[in-house]
Amino acid sequence: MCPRWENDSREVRLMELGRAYARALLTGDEVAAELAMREALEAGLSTPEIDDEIIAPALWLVGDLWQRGELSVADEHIATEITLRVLALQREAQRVAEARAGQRVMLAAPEGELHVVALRMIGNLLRDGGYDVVMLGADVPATALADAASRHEADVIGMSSTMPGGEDRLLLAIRAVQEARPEARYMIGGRALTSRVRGRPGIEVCRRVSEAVEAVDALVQRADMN
Ligand code: B12
Repeated sequence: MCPRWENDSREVRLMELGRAYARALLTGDEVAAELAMREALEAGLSTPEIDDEIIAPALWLVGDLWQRGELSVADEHIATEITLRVLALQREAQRVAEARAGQRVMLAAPEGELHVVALRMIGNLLRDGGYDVVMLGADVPATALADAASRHEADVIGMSSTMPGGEDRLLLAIRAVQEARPEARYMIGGRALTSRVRGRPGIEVCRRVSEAVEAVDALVQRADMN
């Protein structure tokens, strides 16, 4: 995309979010204010941009209206309280993103497995969520995965298995990684998996790609508690 268009659309986004946030403050709508903040974070806006170009102008507007007698003291207090809660939300979102950035997730399909669309989706979701992702892709032999997990210091290994017989190869891959990198945890999924793999410690079994970020969060938090 042309860089100027990128800048223009960023400006437009900032303006829209600024308006949405101001509207939320003026109507005392905390949920709408939080939504605007979440959208700003998801749009990748930086903290200074959010503070200077969304939150501050909305509060200036509140102040002007209050001075002109168009808003009551109570309205001004509500707007400030909402903003203080939104700032706490912003801080928490940053804390989560920073914690995730320090964790490396390695994604691979075991030897013989060529179906990797789900893994690609997971890679995107985890990156968007702030994780450091290393994608090995399809058909990765167990020894190569173990070696890569150790060299790249993977915290979590994500694997997908679709073809019949794939479950055994996936379990062999886990065993190989366990020897090379005992601290690694596992997130696995795919239609080849049966109930045999459920309930094993350090392994999250998922049915959908949308479960991936939560599954990795859980594995990482459990590892931190050990
Ligand atoms: C695209 C495709 C291919 C492509 C794959 C390209 C690629 N780069 O991925 C190619 C052409 C290579 C291919 C090859 C083959 N394929 Co194919 N393929 C498909 C197809 C059409 C789509 C698969 C897909 O991407 N689905 C979309 C993803 C998102 O869904 P999913 O993988 O099911 O994942 C979901 C969950 O399982 C879960 N999930 C999966 N993994 C993980 C992992 C984690 C960590 C998490 C959190 C979640 C998760 O999340 C998703 C839902 O949210 C399916 C049809 C189907 N019904 O699935 C056949 C299918 C899987 N293939 C099939 C077959 C038979 C083959 C071949 C043997 C064909 C041949 N004769 O060569 C080869 C085998 C290759 C091999 N050794 O792996 C059969 C398998 C039947 C079976 N179980 O025995 C299917 C079902 C088609 C059919 N109806 O016959 N295939």
